[in-house]
Amino acid sequence: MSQLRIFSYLPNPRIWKATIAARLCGITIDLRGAPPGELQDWLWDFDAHPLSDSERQEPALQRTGRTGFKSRLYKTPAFLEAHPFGTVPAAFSPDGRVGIFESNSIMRAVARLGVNTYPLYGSDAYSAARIDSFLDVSLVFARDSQIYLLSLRDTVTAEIHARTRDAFSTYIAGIDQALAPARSFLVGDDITLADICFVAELSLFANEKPRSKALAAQGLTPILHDGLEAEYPRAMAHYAKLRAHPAFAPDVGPYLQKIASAVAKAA
Ligand SMILES: N[C@@H](CCC(=O)N[C@@H](CS)C(=O)NCC(=O)O)C(=O)O
Repeated sequence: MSQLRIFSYLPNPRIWKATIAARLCGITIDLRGAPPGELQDWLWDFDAHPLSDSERQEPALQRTGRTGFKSRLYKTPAFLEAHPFGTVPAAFSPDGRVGIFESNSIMRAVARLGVNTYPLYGSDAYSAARIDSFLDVSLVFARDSQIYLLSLRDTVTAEIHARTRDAFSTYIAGIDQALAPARSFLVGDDITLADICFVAELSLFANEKPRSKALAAQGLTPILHDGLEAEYPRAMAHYAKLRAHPAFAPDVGPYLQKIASAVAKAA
């Protein structure tokens, strides 16, 4: 039986935080959703599903999308009670009574559910708090990254680009430093939520790659460039190692492959 339900657009690297953690600690997730362009035709609810004709006509369900969705969205009052910020990924306890939002917190829920199988969230208060430290800095980077990636769909500005470039270099330099001189993982001696979050955020940021023409049109250059391996060797090697790990590869592999195809097409 599923121990957590998650509703989102799919695929979504933010969800991998939960799915990768779930593979490692043996938790079953009930994943619901559809490609991003189709979620405007879904009812956002614990029992999320494609809209019926009557639901589509119901004014009480209609909301205006705020982040990443320009169209009208359909969210039930129960969804908004469980998810006051109205965002996806949206997780629920199996009975639908508890809503869990923010992908880092959804990932933490998986780790807590699977604590007896794999200590993804550290082994004591100190290591757990150190993992939280990495999750917090990741979220700071993720905020700028989200604004930037959304702006690449229409009008990226030099200001947004500069802010994101700075946010990226702060983030990746910290990850690189944390792995010095030759650490295998960000916290402790094995994979933790800190490593999973890093891979998910960097993979999401890879969506910059097919947008080089949009950047060039504004006289801007990609933040993800060929010199990163030399500049941040430990962080980039850590990413390369983890993305090939059996718990990560089923999510990361096809996603990066799709991005590589889009890059080839754009060229
Ligand atoms: N920091 C959040 C980001 C969630 C988020 O911003 N989701 C957007 C889609 S990318 C959303 O659900 N928007 C709903 C709306 O615009 O109403 C996380 O990691 O879960």
